[in-house]
Amino acid sequence: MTKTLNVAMIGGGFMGKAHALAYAAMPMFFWPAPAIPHRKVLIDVNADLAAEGARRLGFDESSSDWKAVIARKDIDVVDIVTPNDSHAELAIAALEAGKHVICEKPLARTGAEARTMADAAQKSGVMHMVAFNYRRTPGVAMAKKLIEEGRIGTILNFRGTYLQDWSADPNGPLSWRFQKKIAGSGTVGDIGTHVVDFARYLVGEISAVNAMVHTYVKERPLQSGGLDKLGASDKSGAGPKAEVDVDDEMITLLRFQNGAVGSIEASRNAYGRNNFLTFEIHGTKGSIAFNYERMDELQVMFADDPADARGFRTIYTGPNHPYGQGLWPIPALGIGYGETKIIECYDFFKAIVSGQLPSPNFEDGYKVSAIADAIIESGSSERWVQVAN
Ligand code: NAI
Ligand code: SOE
Repeated sequence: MTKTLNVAMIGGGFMGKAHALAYAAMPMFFWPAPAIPHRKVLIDVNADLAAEGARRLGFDESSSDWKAVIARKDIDVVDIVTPNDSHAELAIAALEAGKHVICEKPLARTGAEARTMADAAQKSGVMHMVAFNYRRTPGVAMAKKLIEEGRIGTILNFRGTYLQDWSADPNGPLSWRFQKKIAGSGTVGDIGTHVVDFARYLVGEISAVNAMVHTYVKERPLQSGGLDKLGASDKSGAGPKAEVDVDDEMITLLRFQNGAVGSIEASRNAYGRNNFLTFEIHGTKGSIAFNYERMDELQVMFADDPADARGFRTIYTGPNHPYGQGLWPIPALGIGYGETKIIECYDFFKAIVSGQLPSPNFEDGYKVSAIADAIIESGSSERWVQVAN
């Protein structure tokens, strides 16, 4: 009989909705499910939001006291979907209480903070995961499979981007994402780390970076009450403003331990680009390209394609591709952001039941944060910086 595991989720905002959807839907997609997630307690510092969120997102109970909930024996899994400044305190407490922990990205504001979490995770003996869900898009997992099968040969070059424009208007409000004490950094930590995760997953460890890191929009109107609006509310520019002390533009060169080279570009000022999360990888026997804005598609080109058929062609992911057995029965019916979270939930619960540590785990989260630190340091020193081990 499939067992049920009780989840306490901390944070009832944007990611709270995405993770709650995944708990409800995972067994509908992947059956037999490794275990059935039960939405037990929704915790938020804002007690009203927690109560409303529990009803809306299908949790039995709500609370504003995370310490009391983490101490409960009937909680198996703690899910951290709060802004970055609380990840370390919450995760370490949950790990010390023996709970399996999934934590949103970036794991922490800095490499040093992430290190404390990875150390606690190592000591705990429980399962831990950092929620870089984009690598669970079937097209991205298919790219990994092609690379592992040697289909594009030795990788020479990785080119990744993450460009957005929800934040391009300087009158968009001062979300917590623009404040260093909460977010840690801007484009580097918030969106650049997704591309760093792709680079490590698909190519290998990054040994050094050489970056430009810049802030164009230096102040924004203060946000008025309620949920973080991610720049989507009043853009009149009225009212008091406060400083933006994180970057909104980053470009870095990469050197990989295996000899490959690469680059990452991340911007919050890229009008016309919404969730333009892409990579192109060139190998000695072919190339692969992916664009999240067309997430059902993977572009491939193999050097031994017939001479009169050279060029990229499109694979539409479906039942014959990674995770396809749990998704929709016909290619190109269309998946979305929700499915990446459902797949992430499936892999995390599979890890809990099997006892096999999933990837990306807290050690991966630490490595990504160390690379983010190196990018920021290189941006300010204008030199190549070696990534800390
Ligand atoms: P949000 O601002 O929409 O929601 C955060 C919620 O956490 C709020 O309801 C707030 O009241 C609550 N909260 C804050 N501090 C708390 C504490 N100490 N204890 C309990 N509740 C607390 O934030 P959002 O967008 O959901 O982001 C949360 C995390 O998810 C961040 O780390 C962010 O980087 C990550 N994220 C990841 C995405 C992905 O694609 N994997 C997408 C969006 C966010
Ligand atoms: C805002 O840039 C944001 O919500 C990021 O925080 C997420 O990580 C990204 O996946 C979507 O955009």
